[in-house]
Amino acid sequence: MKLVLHGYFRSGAAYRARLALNWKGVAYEYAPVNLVKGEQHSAIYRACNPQGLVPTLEVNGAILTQSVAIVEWIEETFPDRPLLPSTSLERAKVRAFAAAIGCDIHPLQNLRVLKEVRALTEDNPESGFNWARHWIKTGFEALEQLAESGSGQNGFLFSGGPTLAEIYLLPQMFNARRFGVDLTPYPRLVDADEVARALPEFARAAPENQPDLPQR
Ligand SMILES: N[C@@H](CCC(=O)N[C@@H](CS)C(=O)NCC(=O)O)C(=O)O
Repeated sequence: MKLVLHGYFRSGAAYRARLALNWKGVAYEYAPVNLVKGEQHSAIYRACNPQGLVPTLEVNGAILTQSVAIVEWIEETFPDRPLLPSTSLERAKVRAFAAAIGCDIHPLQNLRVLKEVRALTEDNPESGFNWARHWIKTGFEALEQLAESGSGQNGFLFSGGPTLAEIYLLPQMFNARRFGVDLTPYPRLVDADEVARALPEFARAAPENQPDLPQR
């Protein structure tokens, strides 16, 4: 099977796809799309992803978009090392945690949303960061409670190993640090992030380990 992942080193949604692929031990080619240079808007990229967003996963030439669909496809196609728990109740909890990030935090701090916020506030460079920090903090207060009530073991949130909860958490923690959010009020999230990032499969998926990380 030939897989090509179109992503960007610090895209949270692309990071989710890399984490899932690496955890399953699935080989893929990486095709960087530079979001800062606007490559997501090119006609050639939009032909495969009409929304002009990363990630896109090519599967033997077929096109998958939306990280939730990509990650679920990976889970269904490569069922070993499951990223969802065995009971439907636990699966629902994991999916709720992931959705709290994927639906309610991450979309509000997307590049195109932050550009619009800055434009509406007469290009005040701080407005985008303040907006992003506000929504991350609001979301993290609830996530910390969900994480505290999780029945995970070995430092993981809902299981004895990583699940979709960690697949969504790590990129969101990366973004929180990037936007300068004080993480002290969220010790359970900080611990879970640290435990999961130490996994070699997950470390290889980190933004700082991607070939399109800008060289300074
Ligand atoms: N719901 C989409 C969100 C994808 C998304 O927001 N991607 C961002 C990077 S994390 C992007 O491509 N932004 C480009 C832009 O805002 O112009 C998914 O989960 O795949």
